[in-house]
Amino acid sequence: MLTSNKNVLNWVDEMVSLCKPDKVVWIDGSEEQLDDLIKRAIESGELIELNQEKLPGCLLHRTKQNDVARVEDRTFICSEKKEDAGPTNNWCDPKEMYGKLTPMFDGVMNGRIMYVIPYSMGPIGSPLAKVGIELTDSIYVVLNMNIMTRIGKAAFENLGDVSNDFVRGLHSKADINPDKRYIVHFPQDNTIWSINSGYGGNVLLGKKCFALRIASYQGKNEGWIAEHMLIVGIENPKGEVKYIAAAFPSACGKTNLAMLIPPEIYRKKGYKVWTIGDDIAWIKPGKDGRLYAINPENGFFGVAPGTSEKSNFNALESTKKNTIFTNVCQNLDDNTVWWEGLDKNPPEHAVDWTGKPWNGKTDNTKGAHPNSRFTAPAKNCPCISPEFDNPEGVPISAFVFGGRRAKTAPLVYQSFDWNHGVFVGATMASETTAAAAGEVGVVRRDPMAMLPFCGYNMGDYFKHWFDIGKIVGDKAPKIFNVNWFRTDDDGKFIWPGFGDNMRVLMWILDRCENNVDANKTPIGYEPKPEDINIEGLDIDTKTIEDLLFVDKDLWKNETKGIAEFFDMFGDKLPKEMKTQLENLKERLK
Ligand code: GTP
Ligand code: SPV
Ligand code: MN
Repeated sequence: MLTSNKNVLNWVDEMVSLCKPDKVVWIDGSEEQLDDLIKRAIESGELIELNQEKLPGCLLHRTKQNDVARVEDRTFICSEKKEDAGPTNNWCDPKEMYGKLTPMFDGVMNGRIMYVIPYSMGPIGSPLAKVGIELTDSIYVVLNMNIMTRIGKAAFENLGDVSNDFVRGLHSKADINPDKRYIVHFPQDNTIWSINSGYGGNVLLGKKCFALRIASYQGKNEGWIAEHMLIVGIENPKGEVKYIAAAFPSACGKTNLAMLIPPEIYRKKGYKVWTIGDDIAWIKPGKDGRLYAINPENGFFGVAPGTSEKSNFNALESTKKNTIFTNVCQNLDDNTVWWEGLDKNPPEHAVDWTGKPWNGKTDNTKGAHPNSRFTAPAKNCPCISPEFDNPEGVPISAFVFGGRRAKTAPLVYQSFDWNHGVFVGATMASETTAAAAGEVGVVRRDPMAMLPFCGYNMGDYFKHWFDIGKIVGDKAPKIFNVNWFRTDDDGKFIWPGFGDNMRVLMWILDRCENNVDANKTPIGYEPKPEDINIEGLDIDTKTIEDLLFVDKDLWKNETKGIAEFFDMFGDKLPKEMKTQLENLKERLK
């Protein structure tokens, strides 16, 4: 036992008597303990040890084929009142849900060990950090939580002896039965129960379950926001760093933008990019009235496919040691890993993500699952920010929203003001990706990239955003929208993307400092095409004009989709949101 906090001990006792494990092991975070767990997991086959010369400390894990992504249809927000979960979440009465899950957890850890993982979301000691405890029967979860959060005894120091303010997470793999899979949040009890999955966002309870769903609810009550945002710093040649926080839906480019390598034209002038976070931001007004953000996580759970030396060098570097790979392809020639988009040289002697022999030259199936992932320590990242552990966080100059839109959304535009920016974020839409189970490539509304992650009524969430704007006033970050994914008539991406996205970020920062003019369009301020620096690219200003084109007919149609979307919120839709829609319609006339 690592604490004498009675609230913790009583709750753990209660869960132990429910799950009836053979043994309870408290995770202190020591190297010996973790090494021992790795050894056991390798022995049992839960983890595969990779080439320790080429990939020191690296491991491979394969999940069941029915368990490869988040499951939104089996994810619940069990607030006391249905209205508090809102129309975008699955809801169930908490008593009924406890009633259903309690028998499923009863004795579920018979013959297994229960691991007690104390963890901190955010730097230990940060006023923005919060404590969680995850109980799990999975070593894979323990080892991933060790990378993704700050675990062990230190996390308890933050909680102290009497506090009851910790998130209670209970997870069991049970039988990995997809029909009995439940990812359930009880926001009013600070509790998360997850059963019958062994995959990422379903089971690393500090991540989406706590740091977004529970934390968004806490933030609403405590005056801050928890967002599905990367945080990136851009340092100019004078050594000044400005921070941008950007929300894109799952698998839409957060990790890439967070770690981008500036194009040559900026590098030679002395610009640098610093990563604070790639997925989640906790943001709160600071003493000077500006918004400050921390990354509550301590590692990256990044999408593997498409990650290459060229597309995301820093992410790839981050995975070279002490990394856990999930559902990638195993190269048997040298016992390393491979995935689609890593290079043009798929291995011939390999095992695919399902565990079957695979020949990348002749098989036309995929070697890695499209949602295969790496879990890498943040400190491995060559461009990790010196402010990464700063307990106060970093001041945010701009919020950026974006998604995958083949046509409608232009490369970049700026909202007219805060309230319009909230509208822009709230009306984001994006094509679905492999990060969640279900059809891929269907356009859906995904407000602030939070549709699957908002732990309360999204109508109230919009109101909270409007309220934050009032609190921060003229110190509020400017709000922008970007789209790296516009396609030409052949379906090819027009914008080069990746590192070259820096060119757009530079315009954004120039706007924040009033250094550059803009064109007013019905949807917002757009760059004058010549103000996007295309030096060194093989596209011309005409291409930028095309990328910025606002098709009024498409947008008129868009307003219809927005109106329909807003309808479902009924009385919970803030008045201001309706005003914004009316204004947009007016400007499109
Ligand atoms: P989650 O971890 O699921 O929240 O995803 P994420 O938003 O961090 O997405 P990530 O950066 O891992 O990108 C996912 C996919 O988008 C990868 O296949 C990338 O190669 C691709 N991608 C990222 N940035 C760009 C870009 O600028 N242009 C294009 N065309 N593709 C991109
Ligand atoms: C996402 O889907 O947005 C992720 C991966 O970041 S998971 O942790 O599985 O949610
Ligand atoms: Mn994510």
